[in-house]
Amino acid sequence: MSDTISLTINLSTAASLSRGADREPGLAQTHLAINHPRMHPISCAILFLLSLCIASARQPNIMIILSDDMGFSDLGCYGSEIQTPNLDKLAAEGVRFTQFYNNARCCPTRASLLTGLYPHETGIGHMTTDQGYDGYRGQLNQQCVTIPEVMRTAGYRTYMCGKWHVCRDIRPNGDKSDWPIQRGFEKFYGTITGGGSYYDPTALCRQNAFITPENDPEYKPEKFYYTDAITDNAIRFLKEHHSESARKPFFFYVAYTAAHWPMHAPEEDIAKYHGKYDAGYEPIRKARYEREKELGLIKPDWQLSDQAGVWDKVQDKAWEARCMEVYAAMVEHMDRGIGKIIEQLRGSGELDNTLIFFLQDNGACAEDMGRTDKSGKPPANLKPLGPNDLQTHIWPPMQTRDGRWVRSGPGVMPGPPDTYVAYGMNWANVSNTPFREYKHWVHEGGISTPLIVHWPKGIRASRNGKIESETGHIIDLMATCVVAGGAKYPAKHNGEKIKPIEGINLMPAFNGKPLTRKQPLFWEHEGNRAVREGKWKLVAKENQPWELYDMEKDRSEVNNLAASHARKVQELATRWDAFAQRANVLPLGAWHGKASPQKKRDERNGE
Ligand SMILES: [Ca+2]
Repeated sequence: MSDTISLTINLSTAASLSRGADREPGLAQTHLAINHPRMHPISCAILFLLSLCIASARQPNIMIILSDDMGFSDLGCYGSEIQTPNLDKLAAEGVRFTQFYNNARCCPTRASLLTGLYPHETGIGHMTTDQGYDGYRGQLNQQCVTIPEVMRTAGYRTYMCGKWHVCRDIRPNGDKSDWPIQRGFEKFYGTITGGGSYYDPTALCRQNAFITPENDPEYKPEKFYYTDAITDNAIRFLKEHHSESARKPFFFYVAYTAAHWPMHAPEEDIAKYHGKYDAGYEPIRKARYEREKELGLIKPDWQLSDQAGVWDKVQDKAWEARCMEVYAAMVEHMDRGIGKIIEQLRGSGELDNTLIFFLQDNGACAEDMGRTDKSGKPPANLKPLGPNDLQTHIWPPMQTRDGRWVRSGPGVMPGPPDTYVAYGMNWANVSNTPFREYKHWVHEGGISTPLIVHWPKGIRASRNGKIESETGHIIDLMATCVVAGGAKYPAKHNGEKIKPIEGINLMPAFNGKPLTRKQPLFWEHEGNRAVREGKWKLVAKENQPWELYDMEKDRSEVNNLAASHARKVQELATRWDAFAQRANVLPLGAWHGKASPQKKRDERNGE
């Protein structure tokens, strides 16, 4: 008989975190070797008790809550006048990151979030159209794994509600190999693509089947509103989890579409904000800027970037103010839903050991969707849709389920189902206070997101309400989930070689410890490109020269140092070139695409 008894124990992160330990992905299992014949009986007993204690600390549940098209300053706890008491409470009992980044757009952010890779490495360098190059196939490839695929190997149940938007084929009978159920989720309720009405979402599905708000036997609300549908189905999945497998941990991805256009919200929510924006952009933006400084989210010497829009010159002020009232209502409504999900977790006793992340998929959106009239002329023979008739349009021209023509353009007061309007660049500039640019661009206004992390069992109570300035990126969520859940990022999956993980474990920063990142962070979207290393950020718009900024002194990117720091520009540009070469980014401009029959079909199918 061997002298040694070997115990391999799945270490709970709570146990390891309480010692402030940092472990790399794949090292979540600790091997305890007990050399028992020569060991003192008391030592043996202590070690046995220790092992019981470690083994009984459960793997945490993990919930990633993502919102859509919101700016850095849109939550109360990030400086906003919009009421978000539930997210504010999560922040007060957790940690707020000030330098967390996404990929500037829906699809590439979701691809990175799910896989821990840069988007081009997953095949989603742009959106969900095949542009004719490997980095731009428009669907998750087989050389990446998703977080739920990995977490299942560690015993997790996996659920998703909300917007997917990382697959190419969205036809009811098309290829579904890259849909949520085929990419790791056991249960899915939500939309396969992006955009669409909140009252009648396009490509609404349960598991792999298309449904409509009227024909879904499993969800019959009094009034259908997509934000509520995501919340209600998430709560349902949580209840089912508790009754089916309460002893197992879960990974849950809740991807709200608020506050992406169109500006749709129930009238009673909008009413709360009536008059709030009548004085226009500037006072709200200045108030947010001051509040951000008070909260310690930004440094006092960071300037407020240029104001977009002059309120005095706005012709239809009532319409413009209404757009922001509806936007605020959409955000508050989502926050209320998040509150209900949190109450469900609290009620079932799971909240303390659930690692919750809240973040946004890109900066605020300046797109003018629905702000110029593209609704066209209503057809003469407009009829209500039948319960099984699918909403086939993501944007106008389109009709409501009850047979009304959907209106868009200046003066159309947004909110109800028969309207389709975005809130526009000038309010997006307010949302992104104090930063420059918007969704699509990789200046700070396009890629900066709040990140709230809440996990009472994994984050020391002394960190409650703290502001954390370590730099993080959505590629880091995979590594963090792997370590927190005691999983292993695989070298192979389904017989395919998997690309090495790009991100790092964020858990040290939860407890105030520095993060060590060996590589800079990189971005490319629509030819816009950036690299961030330490305090330096090199950034450029498509076909424009590099700009250099010192993020410690000037995160608003108003003082371009490229001319005076040519060597630093060259050094970082060389790093970016090497990244582009290795990560499937090239050829630069590939997002414009090659013409192909597939591309033409895809363009008919999605955003
Ligand atoms: Ca988005």
